[in-house]
Amino acid sequence: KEFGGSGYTPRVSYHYNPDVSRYHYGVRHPMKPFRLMLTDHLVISYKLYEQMDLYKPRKATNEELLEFHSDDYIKFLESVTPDNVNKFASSLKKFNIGDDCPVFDGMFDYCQLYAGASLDASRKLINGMSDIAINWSGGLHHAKKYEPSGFCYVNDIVLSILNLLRVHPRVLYIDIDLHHGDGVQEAFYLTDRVMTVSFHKYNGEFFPGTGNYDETGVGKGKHFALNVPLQDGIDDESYIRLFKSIIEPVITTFRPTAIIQQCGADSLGCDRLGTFNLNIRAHGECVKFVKSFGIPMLVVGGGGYTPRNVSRLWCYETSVMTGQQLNSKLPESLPFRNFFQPDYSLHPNLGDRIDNKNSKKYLENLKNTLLENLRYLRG
Ligand code: ZLS
Ligand code: CA
Ligand code: ZN
Repeated sequence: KEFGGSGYTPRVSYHYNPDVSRYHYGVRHPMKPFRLMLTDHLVISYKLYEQMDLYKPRKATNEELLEFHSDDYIKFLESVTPDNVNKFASSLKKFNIGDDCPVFDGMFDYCQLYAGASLDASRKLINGMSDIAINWSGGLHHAKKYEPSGFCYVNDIVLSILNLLRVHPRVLYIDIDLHHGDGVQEAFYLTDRVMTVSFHKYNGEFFPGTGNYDETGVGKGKHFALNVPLQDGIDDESYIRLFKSIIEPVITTFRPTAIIQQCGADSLGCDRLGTFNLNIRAHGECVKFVKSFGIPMLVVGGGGYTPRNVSRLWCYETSVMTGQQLNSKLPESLPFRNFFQPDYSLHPNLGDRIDNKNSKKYLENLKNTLLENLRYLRG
């Protein structure tokens, strides 16, 4: 079942329920589910469906959400609406509802839709109907057992990993969102069956505040969490080099039987909330590299706050998975094509807005410190 090497093409599945793109967090809120509709239009206009199995997943059930989340939190999410939110005054604080995670119309349906899609993707990997399963509406890595956090209400990643663990002995989680994947790390901090690796901006203050290199796991889970704290302005070349030099030994020493990669697009240059300098090709090179190991893979979205770039990235990454070459010029038939002016290109230049504050020396030291950790995994 090797697809990393020569010849063999992996079977790719795309899990998307168009209803998920219709929800609004609020007028000024940076998280825009609408970007998923733009992504889907690009995927269709480039005819990527010719090389994938398309699924319209059902919503996750309460029972499925309870595999990770607490009973009273799911009951709360299910019951609260913008109209009755006043009656929940005492619960709002307890459940961390506020500006980042507002109560909006259809919030629980939205949660069931994006979690349902990740679970559907994990099922196709488990039953062997797919080698690479994609859900761009998932990747909401901050959600906790008892509360929402950072635009995330239920943790579709934790739920899919728990599902994969029913048949897979070891699952690797790789997170290239700009933010630390704290919810996933926390859920598996005590186990050696899930290794979590997150690359992110870190200065002790930037949201969610965790993810320094010395957070490595506890108990049986010691050395099975890896954090790559980065400074503003990291560029294509240094990011790719660091990514490969860490992920290659992680895969060969941990030997995962399934991998889930979170592809948050806020690590691109020119992101509304971001401070990195990555171009679409470089971000895509990281998923291409993981694909090359030929291990069953679940690919999810995450952050990304400049919708025109988010959708270009995720369309490009879909093509990386199917192995199709795309013309840089966006198809004439593309709906909402004016969103992509003035360049109308799949590869706008996003790479030179912010000073690179990651010195060669800093990255070299960081890499050596992290590789040191991996020595404990052998044996
Ligand atoms: O990883 O930094 C924070 C927390 C605050 C500052 C913002 N205020 C509203 C709340 C308190 C300390 N929150 C971050 C969350 C970032 C989540 C990233 C998710 C992911 O990409 C995965 C999907 C944050 N950064 C920026 C904002 N919040 C933010 C910016 C603008 C607004 C509008 C709507 C709401 C209030 C005004 C908001 C939040
Ligand atoms: Ca990350
Ligand atoms: Zn993010």
